[in-house]
Amino acid sequence: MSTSPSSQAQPAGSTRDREIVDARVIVTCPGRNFVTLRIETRAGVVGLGDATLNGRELAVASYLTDHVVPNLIGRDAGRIEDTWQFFYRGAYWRRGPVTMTAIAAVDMALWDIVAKLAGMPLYQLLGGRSRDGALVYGHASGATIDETSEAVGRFKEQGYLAIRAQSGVPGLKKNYGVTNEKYAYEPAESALPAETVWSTPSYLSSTPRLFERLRRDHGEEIELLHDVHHRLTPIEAARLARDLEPYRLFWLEDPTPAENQAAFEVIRRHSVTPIATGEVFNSIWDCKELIEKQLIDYIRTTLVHAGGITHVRRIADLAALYRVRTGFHGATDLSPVCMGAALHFDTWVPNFGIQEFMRHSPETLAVFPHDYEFRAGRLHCGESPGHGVTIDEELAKKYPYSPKQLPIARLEDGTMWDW
Ligand code: CS2
Ligand code: MG
Repeated sequence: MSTSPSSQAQPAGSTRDREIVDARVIVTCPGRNFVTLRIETRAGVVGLGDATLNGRELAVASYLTDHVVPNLIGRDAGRIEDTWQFFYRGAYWRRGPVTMTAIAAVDMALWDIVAKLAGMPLYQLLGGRSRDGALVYGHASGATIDETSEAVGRFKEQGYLAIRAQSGVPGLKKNYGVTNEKYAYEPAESALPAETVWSTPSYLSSTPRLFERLRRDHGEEIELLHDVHHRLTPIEAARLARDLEPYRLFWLEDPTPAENQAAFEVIRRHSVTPIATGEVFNSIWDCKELIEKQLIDYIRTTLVHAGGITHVRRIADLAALYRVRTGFHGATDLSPVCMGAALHFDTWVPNFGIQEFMRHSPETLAVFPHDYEFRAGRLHCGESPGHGVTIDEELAKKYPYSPKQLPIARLEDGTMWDW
């Protein structure tokens, strides 16, 4: 007997079960600020989404509380795509990091809810496993080349197969990516931006020496990565990419600011060093030309800043057409909620490349219980329904928001530059 569509099994839970009855924003600061959106359905199913935008956390918290939450109550949590379109097209003022981070939080929470209603880990809802475990890279740094090489050695001992290396630049007091903190580098240290001084010539001459030393000390097998962090002009980036070719980097990241996507053609013209960019992007439009012209090899745009799973899945699918792979941003200013959801995405996505893994502090991890784990150079998501991350709201209350902003950089003559 044929069964009409209406009599076929309903999506997980009834429409009434899926009705959103509560949504609230949780701001907590266990060592650094995080913003989390908690959505609950009539059936008592709770979903979490990361809404953290480093240095602009309260802007997103307000966007959610004042403009998103009132529109969520009464909606069907199962209508993920329609909700995404509602908050994207309905905002009128579309795109931008604050808007897309707020939409991302809603989207992550709804995928979490629907996977829980379906009783399956999120990767299964996306299409199932494409791999066992996501290759990750850790962050090694040092004030000098000697210290950085020692740090790389420590990460190798911990079982990392891929390691990002950042070193102090001769003549500079402080520059991006170098920390002597026990845990991951946390640059948002002060309520107002700390000022740092930048020197490109010194950086351009010392960085190839860093990687020559790392290859000499640690051999050819370990994957080495480096983050330029937007600080070079296109031709300077092309020179560095060419000078690093003998050291076979896994990727050179953010070589030049990417507002002008065509600028990456200059780099491509001079070097075969693989290029990664995209952590500051918030929509497919920021990277469409870079991908279609194959000016990059890895796209770093991640769930929390680009509209969540629903939108980043579109970016990943476009990238797959051009053999561009994912390489999600995974700094400590993206919460464990984002890491959990990202690992499920990494487990499914066919054109996976690598996942950044800056370890959160123990106090952060205590606020965000999770089921992912690091084994033999890879992160493994759990099998529990949803994305596998929760929040201890009582503990979160013990860490009130603390105003922090990211540093800025100026050239030695005072010119404002890219940090
Ligand atoms: C960096 C980030 O991890 C990276 O690749 O670019 O740590 C970035 O500096 C921070 O996420 C900024 O908040
Ligand atoms: Mg980066």
